[in-house]
Amino acid sequence: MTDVDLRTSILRHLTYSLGSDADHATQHDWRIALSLAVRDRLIENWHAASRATRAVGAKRVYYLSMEFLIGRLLEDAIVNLRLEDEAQQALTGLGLDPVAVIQDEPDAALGNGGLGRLAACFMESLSTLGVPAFGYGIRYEHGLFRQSFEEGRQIETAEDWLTQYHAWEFERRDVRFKMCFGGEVVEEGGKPVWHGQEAVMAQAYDTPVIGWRGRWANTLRLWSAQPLHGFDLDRFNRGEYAAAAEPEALARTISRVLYPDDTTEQGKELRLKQEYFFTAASLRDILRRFEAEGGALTDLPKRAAIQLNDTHPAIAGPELVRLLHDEREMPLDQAIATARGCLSYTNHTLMPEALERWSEDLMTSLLPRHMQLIERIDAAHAAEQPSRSVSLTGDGEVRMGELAFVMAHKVNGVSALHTDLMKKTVFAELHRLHPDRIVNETNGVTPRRWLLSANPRLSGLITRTIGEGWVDDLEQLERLEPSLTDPAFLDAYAAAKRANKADLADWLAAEHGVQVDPDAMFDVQIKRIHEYKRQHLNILEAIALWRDIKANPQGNWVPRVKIFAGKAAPGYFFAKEIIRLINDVAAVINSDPETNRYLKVIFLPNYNVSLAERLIPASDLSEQISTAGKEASGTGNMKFALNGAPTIGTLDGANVEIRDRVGARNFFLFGMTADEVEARRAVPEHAAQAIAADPRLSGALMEISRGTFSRRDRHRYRGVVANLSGADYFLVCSDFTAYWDAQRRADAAFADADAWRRMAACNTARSGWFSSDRTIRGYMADIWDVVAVRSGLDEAMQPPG
Ligand code: GPW
Repeated sequence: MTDVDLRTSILRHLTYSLGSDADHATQHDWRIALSLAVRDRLIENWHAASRATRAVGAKRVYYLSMEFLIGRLLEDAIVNLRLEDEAQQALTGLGLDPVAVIQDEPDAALGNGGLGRLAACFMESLSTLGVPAFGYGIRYEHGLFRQSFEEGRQIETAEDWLTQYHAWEFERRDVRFKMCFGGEVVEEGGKPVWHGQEAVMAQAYDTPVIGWRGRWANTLRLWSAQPLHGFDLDRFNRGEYAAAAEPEALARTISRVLYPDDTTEQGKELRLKQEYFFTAASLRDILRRFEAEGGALTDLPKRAAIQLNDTHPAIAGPELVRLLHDEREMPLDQAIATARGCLSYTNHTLMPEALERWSEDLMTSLLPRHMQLIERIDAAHAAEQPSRSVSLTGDGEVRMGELAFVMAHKVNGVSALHTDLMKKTVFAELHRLHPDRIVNETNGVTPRRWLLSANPRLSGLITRTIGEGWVDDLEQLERLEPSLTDPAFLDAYAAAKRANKADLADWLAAEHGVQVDPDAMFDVQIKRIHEYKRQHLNILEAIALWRDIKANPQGNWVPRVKIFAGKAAPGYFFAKEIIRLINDVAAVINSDPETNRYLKVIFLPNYNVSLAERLIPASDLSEQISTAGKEASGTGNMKFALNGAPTIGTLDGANVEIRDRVGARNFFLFGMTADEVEARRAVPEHAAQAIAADPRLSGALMEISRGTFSRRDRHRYRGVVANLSGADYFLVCSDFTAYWDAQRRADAAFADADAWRRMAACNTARSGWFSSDRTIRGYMADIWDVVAVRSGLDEAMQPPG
């Protein structure tokens, strides 16, 4: 199928794979036909990669993650296979609109936010670098919910990407494992044996992940839960029609839906089942592969690096010990050491409400053997420490962070600041016991999706200026440095940004009925809604600015469009109040004729990867305003910097490293440091003090209190105001004045168009370090001890000439 041109292949698939006729084909049919035609071009490379891995006996990386926020796959594959021109010609030749066909694909939202998107960027970088790897996760039937607004309030509806034909996956009927839950542990022949009570089948589905230029492809293997025995014919014949289908429904709940909580722990039984289900199936698969290739079990760490993406797969520790010790008779100490040699753990937050703890009762009833092994692991670890100060259990709970730490040979944080705080706070005691275990691997993003593909105007300019090498060697962006003083380059740079903004303005008008001026500053905050991320700080500033403009409408105001997008966890009441407040404020401000030349506020519904790809290239200012010490890293911050949107931000997460690289003059810093935050919280009445000291802040809060934005329900935001003027745990009030001042510095900078475009271009030129290729190289050297493999396709895939 790869010997024909793309157009022929599309038509063949339309006819023979879909059974559709070009005269009647829908956009969906064409999109599937194109996907299959593109897919054909990567299968051989995919197979070549796994053959090459087996041929040299290479060590593989296994990335275990509850979330893979991969977004759309077709455009990624087209770009990485360098098929843009051919696809464009084929589609226009067939009378189709290429953009519409590509945008017909639903977003695969198998994740909540940063953690899931990081996993997706890592998979792409692993393939680009030619590192043999599998991603392991859950094939959720329903990804993250769809968000809409009703009178400003968030409404959630089920997402159903899998109701459409999924062109990118292959069901592996030969790769299925039986997974057990519950039951009991009994002594048999002097050995403990676990007899599960409930069982489901884990069925593998594979999606190829193609790297840059198609030189290498790895596999994302997602598990779907299926009943062991499908349909109960006896019950059906007895007339119990619904009951006959029960086993099926029960088993399938495990992979039915993604938990929509981001950085908050719920402790739900189904969640623990999901975690064990995919982790245990993945380990079974890893051991099967290892055993098929041959070798002593104690050599497993030489062939398998298993990365735990947060504690969600932390049950891998006891499960791998169980597989080695109970099922393969390795002595316990050796089993623990062997498991530790394979496992490593990434921590993504220090917030106490996000650290997983499972009740010992639940653990005992669902995974009785694992509970015993956790106690054995705990005892073995306690024997190593004279002080016995760390325990894996306590208060009737199993501490998954501690378990993951103890079972890992390396533990990493995701930015320099976060890693430093890990050593000083949550893992202080474990760090003292194991001083070499914690390492830092600052996050990164894939430049293929987040610059090359999302921002063709800017990436075209970069390639014309420094050649194409930057695409898989992002630090080459430094070579733009001499151009930062070249007026012709800066003109072209500004023109690309202006055109992106004009496109966004057109889309906002067409899809959301809002008019914005493309010459205004596009000030963008897009991420999950959370108090620590402080969207309410941003909207308070908007209210204060609106009041200032109204007080002086003839002033020299810099026009701004404030754009928000993001979902709130359905059970997170305060976050939903913030959404509603922003929508209420937007309605008042946008319809105020006195101010709406200068200020607009827009909350876009249903934030997802595709919307991020649309917004980031068109942004001027990147809002990264979390309370210092709370955002482990952030990755959106990197995407904005790369696309030429300077940051207004706190010294938090990777913001610190972004500022170090782009230069303090090209970053609008404000607010307390992590240390100052701790000190400030101890000041009695800190919020009341801050409010009394700043009339803009008190004015904005007064406006909310008196119902300016909720006229028919004046007390709607009583709770929000009480929180902000009372405990204000995230110190919104204490950082307000500094934030206001930083915003005015941003205004002044933006008003000087020449200075601004230089600042924007500096952000692009100096963000090359934030490639996920660099991050993956760090994991390879510091944690995994793996090397890249060549597939032999390197030359074959070079473009002619
Ligand atoms: F709580 N992150 C996330 F640490 O998106 F598990 N979801 C989560 O559940 C957690 C963390 C968890 C994010 C961090 O908030 C963000 O700062 C970081 O950039 C991202 O993970 C990737 O490391």
